Parts: sequence; C-alpha cells; structure tokens
Amino acid sequence: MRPSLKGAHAPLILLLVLALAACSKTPAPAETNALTVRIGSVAPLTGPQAHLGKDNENGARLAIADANAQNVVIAGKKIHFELVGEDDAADPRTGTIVAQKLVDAKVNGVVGHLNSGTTIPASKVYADAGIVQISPSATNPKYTHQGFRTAFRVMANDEQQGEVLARFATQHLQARTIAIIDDATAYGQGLADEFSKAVQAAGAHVVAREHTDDHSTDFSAILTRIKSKKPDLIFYGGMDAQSGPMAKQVKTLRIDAAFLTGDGGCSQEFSQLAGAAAEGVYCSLPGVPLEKMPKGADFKQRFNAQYGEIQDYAPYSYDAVGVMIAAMRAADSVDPAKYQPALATIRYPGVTATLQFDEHGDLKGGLVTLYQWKSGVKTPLD
Ligand code: ABU
Repeated sequence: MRPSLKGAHAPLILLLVLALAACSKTPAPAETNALTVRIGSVAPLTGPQAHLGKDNENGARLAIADANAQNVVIAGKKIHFELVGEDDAADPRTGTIVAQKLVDAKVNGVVGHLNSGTTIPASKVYADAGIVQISPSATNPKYTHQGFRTAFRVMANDEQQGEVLARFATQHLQARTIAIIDDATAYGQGLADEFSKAVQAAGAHVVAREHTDDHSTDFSAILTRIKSKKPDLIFYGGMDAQSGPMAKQVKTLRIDAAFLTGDGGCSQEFSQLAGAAAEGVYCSLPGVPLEKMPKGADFKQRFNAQYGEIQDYAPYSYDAVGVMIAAMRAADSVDPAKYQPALATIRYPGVTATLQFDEHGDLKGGLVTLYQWKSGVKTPLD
C-alpha cells in the first residue's frame, strides 16, 4: 500500500522540529552565567502559629519575586534567587534541626526564624557555619547580644518594646496595680520581664505573676486568681493563639481591668479569636503603622492581591530579604563572609523604614507603636 502523504513526510518534520527545539534551548548570554542563590526562610508553618509563619514566608516570597524581576547581576553573573522554606513549628529543638538542614544545603543566607525561642538557639548553628541570619520578628534582645557577627534583626527589640508598654500602662492608662501573665517562651517571658521591671521602676505594683504556655487556650484558673487581686491592668506576654481566648475569658469572668499585650498578641488573628472581646484591647507593634511606612501602601496592595490580609510581620520579612540582597549587591558577592560586612554598614530604604544596624546587628532607631482595637480594626494611638 502506498504510504499516505502525511506518513511520508513525518521523519522530515520530526527532524525539523527537533532542530528548532535545539535552537530554542540555546541559552541567552545572560542565562549562560545564571547562578542560583538560595535564601532560607524559617517560621512555624504548622501548629497554632502557622498563620504567622505563612505571613512571614509570603513576605519573603514577594521579595524574592521582586528581586528576580530586577535581573540582578553579581560578580558578572545573572542571579536567580530561590526561597527555601522550612517549618520549625515554633519549637526550639526543631529550630536547630532545620537550621542545620539549611547549613547542609549551603544556603547563602537565612531569613528567620519567627520566634525568639527558635531564633536564639538556631543563631549558634548559623554563626558556626558563617551564614548570615536576619530575623524579621524575633524580639528577645539576647538574639543579637551573643556576639555573633552573623545575627541581624529588622525591628525594635523587647527592651525597647517593654519600656514603651510600661510607660503606656503607667502614664497613659494610669495603672497602679498590674497582673502579668506570660507563655514561658523566650519571647513571652522575656517581654513580660522587661515590662515588669519598667512598671515597678515607674512605681506600679505587680500584684500577680502567672505563667501559661504557647499551646493552652483555657486560662480560667489563672484569671480567677487574678480577679481576686482586682488589678487595674492585665498584661500578657505571648502570641495571638493565647491572647485571643484570654481576652475573651477576661470578659466572660467580668474582670474589670484593661488588657494590654505585645506584638505577638496583636495580629489580625487576635481579633478573629477574641471576637467582640477584642474591643478596647491595647497592644504594641514594633515599627510604625503600615500606612505610615515609606512604601507601606504599595506593599499592602501587592501583598493583599497575592496572599490576602497581612498578619503582622510580612513587611519585615520582605525587608529582611531585600536588605540581604542589597548587601550582596554592595559587596558584589553572594558569599556570606563577603557580604556580611556590607550588611553591617548598609543604609537600605526598605518598606518598613530605612534600615541600618548597630554594632550588635539590631535595627538603629527602632520604633514601637501602640494600638487599640476599635470595631475590629487595630487603630494606632497618637
Ligand atoms: N516578637 C514576637 C513574636 C516573635 C518572637 O519574638 O518570639
């Protein structure tokens, strides 16, 4: 049988297609030199703080996408940045395991971790390996005060936050008797200790000091003990998964006291968990309100379009990636040993602020803002 016309030409067509495909695979000159630079991002992506962890990771992801769109060239090579996301579940031991995993994977830098309780032990792993680490959200002062040249953070620490919270409690709210609860983590207990020191220095009395943990949701026993002390104010050092139900239980138990918490308890999720009990609650966040940040409005619009509502720290993890890449560009090197000195002396116009670091790796001129929840909106106070 005579072969069909289509059949007769098939080998020729196949050869042409293969030849064209081979041509189209020839790399463009810039791509020939392309180098993949991997940046680790670590946060709790599972458990009660997963929403905060995803917020951090998404902020970093947006920064990576923006950097890739800029066609960054370092040491004559086009750079393709890649995010390596890891989950530490807010657990200190898991934090060090994941840190070692990133060291073994030879990442060029790490943005994280989210929690002070994971960031501090992980910082030794990164320091030993000479890998630069920038935490977008860990606020315990110890992190940057261990003498590690590799450790940086992009927000005010809890020495500053505790002091501002205490001044607000004693001067603005005129609280004289104060009950303090913390979640027994490096962050919650650390901030509560700073707050306690500062309110007592201002002449207030700490009438109760209670501890819970970062997985509990029933605080009725603690709050019943506190109710009998009739405090003017209850301060909670801990995260939103606890501050939300706690604020609700303060109302249910009809405790007539102002409720104040720090940044970990100040997220959008807090208002979801507390419901109507969020009304009137006070909290603090490092930095200025998003609408007052230099590029806050643009960031919010782009983040919302891609990932939805910002929880707390996404702009800070965006800046942590941005300032790390800016230091690589300034040093013309992606080697942490070479770009660390550039990072230590950088002046970087970020979304959250113009970032510069002090001798410890802490943000210079870090600010703290106080808020009150009004009709479901976290409203900055003057
Ligand atoms: N800054 C509050 C949440 C993160 C932390 O320091 O543990």
